[in-house]
Amino acid sequence: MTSSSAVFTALAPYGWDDAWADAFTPYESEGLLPGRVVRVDRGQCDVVTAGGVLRADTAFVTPHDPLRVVCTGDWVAVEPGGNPRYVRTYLPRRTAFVRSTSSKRSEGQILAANVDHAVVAVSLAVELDLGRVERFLALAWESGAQPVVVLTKADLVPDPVVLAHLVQDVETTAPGVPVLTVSALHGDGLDVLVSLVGSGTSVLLGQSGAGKSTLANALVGDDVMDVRAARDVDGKGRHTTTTRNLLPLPSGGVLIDTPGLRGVGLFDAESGVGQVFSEIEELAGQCRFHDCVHESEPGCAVRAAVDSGDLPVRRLDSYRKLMRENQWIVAKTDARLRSEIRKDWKRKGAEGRAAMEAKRGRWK
Ligand SMILES: Nc1nc2c(ncn2[C@@H]2O[C@H](COP(=O)(O)OP(=O)(O)OP(=O)(O)O)[C@@H](O)[C@H]2O)c(=O)[nH]1
Ligand SMILES: [Mg+2]
Ligand SMILES: [Zn+2]
Repeated sequence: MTSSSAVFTALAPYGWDDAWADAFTPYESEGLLPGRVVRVDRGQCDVVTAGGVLRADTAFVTPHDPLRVVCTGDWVAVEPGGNPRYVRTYLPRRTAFVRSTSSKRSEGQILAANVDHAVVAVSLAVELDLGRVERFLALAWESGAQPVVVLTKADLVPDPVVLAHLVQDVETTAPGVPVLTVSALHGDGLDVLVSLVGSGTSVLLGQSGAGKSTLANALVGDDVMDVRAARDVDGKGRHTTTTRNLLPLPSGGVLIDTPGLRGVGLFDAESGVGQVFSEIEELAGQCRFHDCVHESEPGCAVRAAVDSGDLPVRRLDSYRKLMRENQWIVAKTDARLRSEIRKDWKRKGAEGRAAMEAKRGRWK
């Protein structure tokens, strides 16, 4: 048996603290070992424990519920031996990053657990897609983590005026979210990121080719992750990283590098969407009618802000689209709510048609 101070020494760099130790107490008496999942790969996972990294089978932990499978970042109780050796349970998660797996089913997929900072990597090598940034941020807020946007490959935008405009565009898209620019190539901006991820656990998210693993290597100070050139000018990348990997950082903090995501479907993320569009929700509070849909009602503060140019109409459209998408995904798991939404759509006429279009387009 490892003494608890040895556990602290070995696992503190991975985020072990008194609260985790408390949560683990019942398993300690069963002779199980505490550890953090550093990688999951087809039913197997690598768990870092006080005695080193152990390979364990995850089948013991409710495999039928996709939200309750073991994932990278989980703190687990693992068997000290056995062939196979099993992960017996994971400790209650503080935060969880969940997306909807595909456009056809409303199944959630858990991407990372116990994350404090969600670092959304956005490549400056390709045209900014603000809608996608908003989508990532909605999931990030919903997870309980604090989001930050990192615009990568800043060396490819040498004109400081152009760069400042791009940053500003993202800042208006991300109220309350720090927006950094970095060049892993030249090291510019890395110091700010280092201090941001210097405590707690951070997860790197973004499209394939965004430069996540390059950032991970720069933060670790070693080539621990494979990096490959993006396929071509479309910047779609080639999905170099295929597993989620948890890495302790030399200057403190823990980093999870993830494979690039093709699609980020919302999964029950209404409050996350609300936080991404906090300025719209604030304006909505000033509308004359509390159930204002910001179409043609008198005294609508949202429309007034659009008319005066304070609120970009793109933002309002995007807000509506994500809210509808979220309603749809939630409704797919709740038939009664779905029929209510349908009625609502009929009543709202034009808005309802737009919603059906969104449904046909994305959530067939
Ligand atoms: N010019 C420039 N290129 C960069 C920078 N950071 C990364 N790249 C390049 O971008 C390409 C993709 O980088 P990766 O780090 O593999 O991207 P990724 O986000 O991990 O991709 P996936 O693992 O597929 O999700 C590589 O060719 C990197 O060399 C940068 O700061 N400047
Ligand atoms: Mg990668
Ligand atoms: Zn209104």
